[in-house]
Amino acid sequence: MKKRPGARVSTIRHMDRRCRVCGGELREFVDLGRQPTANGFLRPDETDGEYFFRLAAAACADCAMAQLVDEVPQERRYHGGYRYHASGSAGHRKHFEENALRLLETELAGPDPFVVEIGCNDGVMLSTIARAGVRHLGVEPSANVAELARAKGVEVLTEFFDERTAAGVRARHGAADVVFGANTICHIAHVASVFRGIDALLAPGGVFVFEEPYLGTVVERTAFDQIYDEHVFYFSVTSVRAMARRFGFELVDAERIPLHGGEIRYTLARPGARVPSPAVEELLAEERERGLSEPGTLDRFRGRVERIRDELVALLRDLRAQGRRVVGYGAPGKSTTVTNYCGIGPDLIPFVCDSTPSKQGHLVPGSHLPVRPPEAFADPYPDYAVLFAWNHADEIMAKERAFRESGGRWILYVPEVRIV
Ligand code: DWN
Ligand code: SAH
Ligand code: ZN
Repeated sequence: MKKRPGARVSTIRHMDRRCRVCGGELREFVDLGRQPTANGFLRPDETDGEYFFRLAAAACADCAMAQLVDEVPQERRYHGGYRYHASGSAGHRKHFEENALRLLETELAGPDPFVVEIGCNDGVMLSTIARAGVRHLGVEPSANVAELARAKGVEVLTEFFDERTAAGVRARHGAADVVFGANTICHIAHVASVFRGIDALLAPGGVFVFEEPYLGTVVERTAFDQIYDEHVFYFSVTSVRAMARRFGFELVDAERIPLHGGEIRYTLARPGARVPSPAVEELLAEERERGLSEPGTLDRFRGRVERIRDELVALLRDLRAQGRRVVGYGAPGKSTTVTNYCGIGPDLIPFVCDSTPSKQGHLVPGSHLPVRPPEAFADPYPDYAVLFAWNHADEIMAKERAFRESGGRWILYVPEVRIV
């Protein structure tokens, strides 16, 4: 039998690495094995010398921040060939347009407002701001997606955000009323530099708003495939409040949002500048009651992850033995984690379909499942499809209604392995 990279059962270990936020002791709670960079899609002739690292997550014993133990250098993750295009989903386009409109009506309603977005990607949010004629700047190191944003009329600086970049932006454009980030702040390992940059850039009454995957959702739904190289941190209200305080800010709002299966939008302000919303205390109490930061909770999470792996692999082997055709749907970053952790190769899933042109014709990193365009799905329909892009289930199942009508079935593995 082929050795599965994630088959080793990990135990809580006290690591040499310290917490990136407070320097506290890290306690490892899950090891997903040897993994490549999640968006490092390869051409079929590029598989030699593929990059791998150990994908393991830990929580800080002092400030509760969950984070990766080892990290992939940012230049290896974000560059001119970054594959994720945020505008690829209708649901995401709608969400970020609403976000922009809300900011325009509230924080950006004063005279000559200015907003900076860290990680604007293809301009999914800032294009609405640009259309409204409001001063803005995206800071986006991945040159290819930055170019897509510029084509939508968005101003973009092709740089990694840090204190140096922030000082330059402040000098050229003045103070920002809003610094925004979505699915980006948890990607940046140099957190102290980010906060020094925010401090330099933000107007005295300004806000730093960011929305990111929620540790509470990852644990509650056993969404272990949210763990990959890009997600350096797994925020909770408890850990974000501690981080804000440490770097001289106050957490004044926390709001649950449905994106990516369940995220939180955090609002930070300078201490005393805003009255905190009761939602902050409510969510903190909920996290305490659930024991979200406790080792036992994270240990039980690891047990469920191992069960999902075993059940998913057993199901796929069983279907193969019965001669059923199974393909994958969606090649999100998450599919890299799950296929590499479970040891799922083209022998179990011969290909996956994905609508992103730059992923098509390439291989899922590490597991090397070929990526084909969505048209390959119906040619002919398989018996089963593993929905790797499970966070887009409504959009995809509606689009692919004919698959189920033809007798096809979806396989889901979050929060548990099931056929629908
Ligand atoms: O944090 C991150 C978030 C914002 O996006 C990044 N680090 C990387 C990325 O995460 P992801 O790759 O897990 O994102 P998604 O949105 O779950 O990716 C969905 C994938 O499914 C895309 O490759 C597009 C594809 N798709 C499709 O083929 N047909 C999506 C939809 C909606 C569809 O109808
Ligand atoms: N905001 C979009 C895109 C998220 S993908 C959304 O929510 O869908 C994460 C983005 O962050 C990528 O485009 C990546 O290039 C960018 N990024 C990563 N590190 C960054 C940094 N240090 N500064 C600014 N952007 C960064
Ligand atoms: Zn810490």
